[in-house]
Amino acid sequence: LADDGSRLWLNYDLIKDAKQRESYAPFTKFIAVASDNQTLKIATEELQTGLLGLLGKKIVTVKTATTSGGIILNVNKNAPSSANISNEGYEIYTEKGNIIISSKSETGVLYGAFELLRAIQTGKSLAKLSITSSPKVKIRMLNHWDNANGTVERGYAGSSMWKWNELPHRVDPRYVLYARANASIGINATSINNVNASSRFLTAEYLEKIKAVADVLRPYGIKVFISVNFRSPRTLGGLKTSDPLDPEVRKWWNDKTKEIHQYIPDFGGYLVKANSEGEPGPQDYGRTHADGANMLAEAMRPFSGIVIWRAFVYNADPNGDRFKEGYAQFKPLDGTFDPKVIVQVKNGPIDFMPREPFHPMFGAFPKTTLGMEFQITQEYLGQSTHLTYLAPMFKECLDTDTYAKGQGSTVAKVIDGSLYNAQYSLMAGVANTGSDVNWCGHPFNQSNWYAFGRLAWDHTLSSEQIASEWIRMTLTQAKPTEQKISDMMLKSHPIYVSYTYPLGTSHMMGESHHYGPEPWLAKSARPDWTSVYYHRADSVGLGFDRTGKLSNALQLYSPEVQQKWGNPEQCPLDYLLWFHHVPWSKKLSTGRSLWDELCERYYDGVVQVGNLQKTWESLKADVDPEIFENVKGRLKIQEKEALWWRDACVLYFGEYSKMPIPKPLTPPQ
Ligand code: GCW
Repeated sequence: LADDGSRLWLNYDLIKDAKQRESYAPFTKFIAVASDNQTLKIATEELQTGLLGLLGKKIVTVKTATTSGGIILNVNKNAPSSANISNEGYEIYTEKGNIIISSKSETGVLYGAFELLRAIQTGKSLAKLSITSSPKVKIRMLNHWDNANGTVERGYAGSSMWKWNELPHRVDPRYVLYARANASIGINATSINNVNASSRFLTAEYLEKIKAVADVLRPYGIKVFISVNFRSPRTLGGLKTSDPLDPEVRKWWNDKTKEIHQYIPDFGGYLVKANSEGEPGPQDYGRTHADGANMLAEAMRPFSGIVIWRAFVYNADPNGDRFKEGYAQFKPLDGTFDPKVIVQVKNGPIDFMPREPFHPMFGAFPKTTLGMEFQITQEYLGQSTHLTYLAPMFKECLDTDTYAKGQGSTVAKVIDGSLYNAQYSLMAGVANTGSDVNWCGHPFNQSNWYAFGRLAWDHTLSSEQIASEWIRMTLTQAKPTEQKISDMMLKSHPIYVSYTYPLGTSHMMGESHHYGPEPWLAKSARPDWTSVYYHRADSVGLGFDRTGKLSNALQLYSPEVQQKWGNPEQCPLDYLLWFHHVPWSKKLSTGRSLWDELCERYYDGVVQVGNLQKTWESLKADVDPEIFENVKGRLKIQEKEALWWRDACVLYFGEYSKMPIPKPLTPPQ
């Protein structure tokens, strides 16, 4: 049967090699589980389903193990706390011929069950298993930008997966697969609606629907959050104001929060986009982001939930630098946020660009808990037609050193809470899920959901390992094929950057839909929604000068970072035009002029897409025919559009450089 991708990385196809299947037999005679807890039941059933698929074998369950050769699920709530195993963590080891999956919590056992299945799915031996694993980040969360009307903002995989018109009476079985997929990679939180939020989600009508979703997700360890509209006290409550310091407004939020808990007792909390891109917020009443966030935190005080407040704010100032604005608005508030507030910061200071330096807020807020916001959905990264594996991009940001507390103060250490000893820690990813049969549109986009979850659990995993796991679980266990696919994935982000935004250019996508090139965009509703605002091409050169000569955004970083990026002679080429306005004829470290290097990268990007196509073509006999054809068609689109990007940008920038396209450019390989 052809694989339509609907089962994601949990497809549990029969392992082809009979010998390998046999090697698992001595450990899969039974599953022992003492309690009938729902989460443990789910873990047991997952193991049974997985092993039936992978090994073709029905596994019985028993209450207690009396012989060896089985899998024992063990919750030990009283296990002594140890430094390296948290409540959600687990251990997997062999003892007296049994495999023990042990945790302090049921959810930890479920995570361990998925880890055991992953070991089999990726072809590992079970003979001497010894795994100890704990999540590095506490809240590992998907942010859905899904609207009440079924559309998804920046969604490229069909309409919303949440069927608001059916809930709560019909609960789509896909919610269960969604929960399983998330639990399998350790995601434990989800905000179910768009941050450009409709107040409707706080009405009793919708709370009943959200409750139905929360009830499905709960036994998988997933908490539900709601994105809220700051004006709700007015729109829903009929109050005259939504001023966060107004007692009636505060009372309204206190009551609303209590009401939500009647539906969802373990409610995760609120996610808020305020005073950003036209959304309402505390500044409408002369108050600060902290005033707004703290009001909601106060409403949350009797409960376990938290408030996540986004830092994605910027003004329409033609002479300003958007790069600095989040920092500027939030820096004076460091230390004034309630401990229940996490400020969620996008990985870069502009907006999920194909390649962006880390946000200067990371490392600069010792007294505020900062969370990471990545975008899994590929708004600026080819949506669902370009193959772009994002783990290397996520890692590039996480592994960068902020030098905030000396060398080794990576972004990862800021957001996992270890640098400043934060009580909470958060990594959020804007989801790429939709109603498409395969959930994510491009079959390879599934790997970005997978990679996000794995990195939120453990940011020290390598992009290579994550790719290898995903390929083995999803496409093939055959080593040579896996290697070729992995090679395609690992090269894909640099290739995409090469034919769209080389050398640190930014934001020149087609207006509002953000698909395809529009570097010439000079007029828009706002000056900072044009392309010319970002690339600054003129007769002298290209790039946004963020040194002391112009915006001085570089000053927001530690001196060591400033040193790394502040000198155009030493700045890595991938970031060059983020920080410098470089003359067209300036010789770069590659020996080429800026203009020649720019052309080289655009041309080479196109050649590389051709290479991706050739590699994929060579795998025709080795991957599922439906997935093969699906990816092949999308690569064809990618090829066409890489040419479109190249020609649009080279011809447009050539108007300024007045220099000819250099020859010879990278020859086709
Ligand atoms: O990237 C921009 C998107 C908007 C989005 C906004 C945000 C939800 O173009 O669609 O709105 O970011 O992150 O708030």
